[in-house]
Amino acid sequence: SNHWGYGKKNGPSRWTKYAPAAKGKRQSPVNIITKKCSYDPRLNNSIFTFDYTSSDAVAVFNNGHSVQVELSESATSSFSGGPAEDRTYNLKQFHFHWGSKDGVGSEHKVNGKSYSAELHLVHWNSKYDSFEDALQEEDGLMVLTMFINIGDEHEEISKLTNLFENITFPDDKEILPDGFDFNKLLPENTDEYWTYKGSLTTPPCLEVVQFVIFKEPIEISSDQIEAFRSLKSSPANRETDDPSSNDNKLVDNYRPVMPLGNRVIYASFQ
Ligand code: BO1
Ligand code: ZN
Repeated sequence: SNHWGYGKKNGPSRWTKYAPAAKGKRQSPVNIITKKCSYDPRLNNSIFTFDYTSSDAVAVFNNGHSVQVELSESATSSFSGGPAEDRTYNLKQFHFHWGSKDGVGSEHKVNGKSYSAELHLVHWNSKYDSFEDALQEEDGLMVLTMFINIGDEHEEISKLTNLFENITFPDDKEILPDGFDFNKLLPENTDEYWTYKGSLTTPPCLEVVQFVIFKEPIEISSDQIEAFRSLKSSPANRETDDPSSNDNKLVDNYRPVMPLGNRVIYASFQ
């Protein structure tokens, strides 16, 4: 099950082989057609409360599919409010999806538009005993999602990209300096977002995720996106017809949008 990727032979259209759930009716990502979203005043009345602890981020890891920040075993970072209302969701990890060129790379789209990257803060419902238990439940996970544009340098993300030359290859890992602040990954405006019931966007594609997609994108610089594009994926993940064309670059690690079907996307704003 480690052989999936984004190439021709192991890409999203082949994932059902490793991930039967990928055939389901609540898959992610999706295209958000804003005029079809349903305004939910309850969301507008429920303010996010973030309780993120800086010392919880410990390592940044090239897993061959993405670059992921891991939290310590004793991590207590969580949020409540927003669509979670009075429930609490614990942060497990965060990671990125990005493109080989500007303007592509996000997983979700808005009215057909892609962004250059997308950040996923992966949380699990604290009513379950563990992340692994939550992965079995339809309300197990909540993924807070930021679109990323190319623009100003992002100071907090520099603490990661500065280490990328040490984690070029899959399974490479670097310890993070103290004081990485998750709060600084959020956009200024967390009141305006869309939310819907979906799935993990990679195998096993389990239908256990409520996505929350902030309307306001965050920014990273062109040097920073180039640092993402300099990472390498496992060679087995990039079997294209012309292997020399890609040099096993870890890029375009996004799944195409999946059918919304009869799902509704709710908006926190009018
Ligand atoms: S995503 O946020 O929808 N792109 C996403 C996709 C896959 C996972 C998480 C988030 N996978 C799970 C794995 C677990 C692993 C866990 C934590 O992530 O299925 O095996 O322990 O990293
Ligand atoms: Zn993701």
